[in-house]
Amino acid sequence: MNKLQALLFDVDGTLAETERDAHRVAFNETFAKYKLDWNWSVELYGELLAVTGGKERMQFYLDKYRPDYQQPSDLQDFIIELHKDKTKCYNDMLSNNPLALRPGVRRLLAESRSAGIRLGIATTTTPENVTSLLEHSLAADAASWFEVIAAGSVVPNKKPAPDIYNYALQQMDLQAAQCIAIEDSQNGLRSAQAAGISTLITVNNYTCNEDFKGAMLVLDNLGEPEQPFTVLSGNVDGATYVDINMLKAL
Ligand code: XBP
Ligand code: MG
Repeated sequence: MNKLQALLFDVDGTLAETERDAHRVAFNETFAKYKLDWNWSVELYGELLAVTGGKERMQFYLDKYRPDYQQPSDLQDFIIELHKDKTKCYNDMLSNNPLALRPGVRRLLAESRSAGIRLGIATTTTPENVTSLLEHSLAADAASWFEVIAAGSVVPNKKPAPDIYNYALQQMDLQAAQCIAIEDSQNGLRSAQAAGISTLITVNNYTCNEDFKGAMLVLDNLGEPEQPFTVLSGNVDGATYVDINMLKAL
């Protein structure tokens, strides 16, 4: 790698465990509000996560699991309407009950800022979901810590396509070799890899059995001085938590 200049963070599953107890719940509350008999269990949601993007995920659910559903002629518009509601519900949840950040996230972001390592976000989720998570779970001004918040439909193709990472690199005027991506899923890894960016994975319950071939390192989380990470693959040279020196040495 050239000299490390920037970290590009995924959001869902990487900064916080947003999927199971926040996105999934917001989808279900929206379905109930519209009196739809759609209910996404914790297990089913794990299968639906194969498809990134909430609107795309609803379409996938109907195609694969609900061939019985009498689709309205304006199904695309209906999905857009549902998704707007789901986004509102999700944002209300994040402001009323802020989610905890995953271990090491706050520390690594703070250290990056003081070490002059630039920060960006590359995610599939809707932009306001990111700013609300940052504001309520990290700090009131945390959105301004990131030079770019590349999110959602700003690019034509969502992860695993490389578009969102390429967009972030372009906005920050960086080369792939100057960055490390931090991701939690195979779709995220494929996206970052296809943009040529070395990737560190912190797995979670939904992604721990995915194939992370090609990742520079796979950990259970970023770790803390008092709470060491577990290495699932890769070499950390004795480190017990991720910090900038360790990332520079990778
Ligand atoms: C995140 C997603 C998103 C969220 C839901 O993937 O796939 O779709 O699950 O957000 P990644 P929206 O972490 O790889 O970016 O409903 O706003 O799409
Ligand atoms: Mg993710």
